[in-house]
Amino acid sequence: MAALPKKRPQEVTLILGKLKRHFGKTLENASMEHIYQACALCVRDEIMDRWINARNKVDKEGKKMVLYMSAEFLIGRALVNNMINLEIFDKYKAALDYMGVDIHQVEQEENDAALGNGGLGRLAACFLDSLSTLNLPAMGCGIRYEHGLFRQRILDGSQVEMEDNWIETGDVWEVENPEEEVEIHFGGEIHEVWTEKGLKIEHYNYSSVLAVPYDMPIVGYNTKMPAALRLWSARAKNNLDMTFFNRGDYTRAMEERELAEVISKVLYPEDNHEAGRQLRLKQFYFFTSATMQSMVRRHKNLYGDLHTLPEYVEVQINDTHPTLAIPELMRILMDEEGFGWEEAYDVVRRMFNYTNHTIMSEALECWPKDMFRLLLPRIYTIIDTLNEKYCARLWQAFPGDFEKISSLSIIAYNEIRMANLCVAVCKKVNGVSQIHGDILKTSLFRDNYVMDPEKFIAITNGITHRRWLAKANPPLTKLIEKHIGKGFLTDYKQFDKLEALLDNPEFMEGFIAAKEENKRRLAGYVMEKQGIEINPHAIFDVQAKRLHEYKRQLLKVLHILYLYNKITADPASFTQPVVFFFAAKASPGYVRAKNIIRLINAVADLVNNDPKTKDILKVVFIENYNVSAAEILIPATDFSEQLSTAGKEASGTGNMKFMMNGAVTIGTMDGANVEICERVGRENMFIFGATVEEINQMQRFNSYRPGEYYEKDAELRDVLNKLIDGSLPGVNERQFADLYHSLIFGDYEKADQYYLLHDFRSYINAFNRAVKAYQHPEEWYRMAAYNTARSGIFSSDRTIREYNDRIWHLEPLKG
Ligand code: 26V
Repeated sequence: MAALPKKRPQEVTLILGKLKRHFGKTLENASMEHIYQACALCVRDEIMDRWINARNKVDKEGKKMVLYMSAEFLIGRALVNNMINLEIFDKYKAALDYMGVDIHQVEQEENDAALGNGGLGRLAACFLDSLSTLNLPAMGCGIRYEHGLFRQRILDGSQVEMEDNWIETGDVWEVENPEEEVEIHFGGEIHEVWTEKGLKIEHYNYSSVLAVPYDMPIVGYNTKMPAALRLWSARAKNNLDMTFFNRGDYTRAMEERELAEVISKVLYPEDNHEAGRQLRLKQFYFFTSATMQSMVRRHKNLYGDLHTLPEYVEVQINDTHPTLAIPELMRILMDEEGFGWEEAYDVVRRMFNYTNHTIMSEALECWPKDMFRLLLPRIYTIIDTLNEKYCARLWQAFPGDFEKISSLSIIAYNEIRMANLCVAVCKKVNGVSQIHGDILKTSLFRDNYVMDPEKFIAITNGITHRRWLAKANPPLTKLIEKHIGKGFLTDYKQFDKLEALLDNPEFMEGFIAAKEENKRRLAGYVMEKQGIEINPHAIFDVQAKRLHEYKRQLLKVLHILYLYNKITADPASFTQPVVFFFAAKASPGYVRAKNIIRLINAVADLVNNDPKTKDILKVVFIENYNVSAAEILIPATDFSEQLSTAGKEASGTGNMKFMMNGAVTIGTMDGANVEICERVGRENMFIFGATVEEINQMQRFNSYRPGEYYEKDAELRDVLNKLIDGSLPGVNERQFADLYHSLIFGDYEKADQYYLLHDFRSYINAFNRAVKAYQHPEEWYRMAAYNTARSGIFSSDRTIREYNDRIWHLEPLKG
């Protein structure tokens, strides 16, 4: 029987209207991109009224707000996420169905807004979603990079970087606000002038760049208070220098413009590594100065008196990148608003808070003093004074201890240390997991902690379960909604209700069916994008994160080679089909990381083509890992690989996403893995490897000898030798010699800094336990579902509540 003609949904009229008015198209001649744009414009209309009302209300009621300052916001796609949060997804899906258009194809037209590298930037994006869902007045402040993180292609097994152009499809979500532009000054000289009002600082011969804000609404679930993401774009003051133009020197005439606009051109693709480059310093001053100027302007307009700023604004500094906001606000208050030093400092010290995201020394920001002084002469003198006064305080606390004072000071050895500046001035300093908070107190900021124990807190990271469950995993979400309703979407505590369902056969069947559907979806994705066929009944083992030695993708590779050796020697020794997925971008300048990608692909070639292993082991490198790829990969995962060397991963947030989607963790006692373990117990995850204490011990006594493992463990030796004995197809024998040497002998640094050989056996053991558990489906899925049931606490709603209760004290906006 033919289907009855359905009633035409109202949204069809809206979409067709946009197609006609904005693009002069009808459905027949519109491209998929036009349809995406039309849908986005419709959704945008639904947001705007709420957004304007909310902002007016915040201003009228004099509500306190938080500025979440971050050099990175890894937003991903907005269309479907916004539809879900506005609770209009079903309506638009029905409308598009009616028009014969697949909403998922429309969705794919949108480029990811990848204005971030990894965890730090994605955390900022999750936080904005939660702030908005909790109706807390908030603005994210950052840089409108024209090009976000590079797109990755794998050519002949190696990473190749390609330009990212997110703005082509992302600009529907932004509103440009040229009337709020501000001017930023670089370089020049400063002079002290005595006037009848006292000492005045004057700044001459600087060069100017304009900062233009683009605001993007961030819509939380069923929110009354969409948050704003304000991204600053650099523009030259003069489009053309007419003096040069008139002389016929057209290149020179455009030069100033190019130099100015390069500031917001591209995101630095570095993660957990700091290179101290001048353009990066420019980027950071650019957006922090712009943010502080616009904050001051708004406050003066609304409240008049700048002394009351701390009553109305909290500033959260996401890692040290936005630190210059501190001396910049001092500058504005003193040089432009006539405050004295103490008066200005009293405002500043009550407003700023700092989140530390890493203890890796190579990631701690330090700027060369001379470069800094040339680029930002006035900011330099302010930091110099801050340092002087801080050192006086340090002297009180540690009289005569020069070594300690110089290690804590803001300026030393011709460098300006941003973390020390933050710790000196900020009200609260937080770590991002319990163990990371402890490490800050006992090692990185040990002496500061002694001086001011109240300042240091730990707030465990979280993820927005709207994007990472409701958006990424429709079958599991539907199942959960069917059994416990929709309340969990705004109340993470309701995840607990799932525990009772582990004994409900209908729920458990649905849980398994959802996992299988997600695995088929991923298999389809891998086939479509990379032409690789995978067995959806195999175990899906996934390690997805930035490529970094401390995250130990290499340990996983050694394990795969170990299995390869085992199976080729004795096919009966391992018969469980497993697909090993890797997804990782390497910083373009990080040679060893790129070589590990090359190695993964060489091992894939070996294992996937050997008739003895190809039906058991499959290695897949997912190209161009980004938010959208993660949304497909994570829900399909059985084993979540979280292998960082203990003490190195501040928190990890991927680990939480996997857990929530019913994957079981194989991991070290590091970062938030420790808290995942507290939630599910050791019997519901697979813990392995040295603990932080054991690693500290080995370091203290310099007792780690990786060479001994190589000598004593023949199987390990066979694995390592595979790197250099010509077994790996498609590469020169010398290709991986550096990796091999770094593990056994070390070169300029110590051998095996990340303790791979130490943890190798312990890892194999954990993996084998996981495989064994997987082979008892009933128990396995119970374990997997238990992980989901216990994951509510890792919602970023919980995290934001904690920030609010312990740091910001904002009041939610009411209806
Ligand atoms: C960031 C950047 C970004 C711009 C280019 C240069 C550069 C250099 C260093 C850094 C620091 C990155 C710190 C970081 O990403 N930490 C991660 O933060 C996550 C969120 O708290 C956490 O889950 C991860 O464990 C931690 O590695």
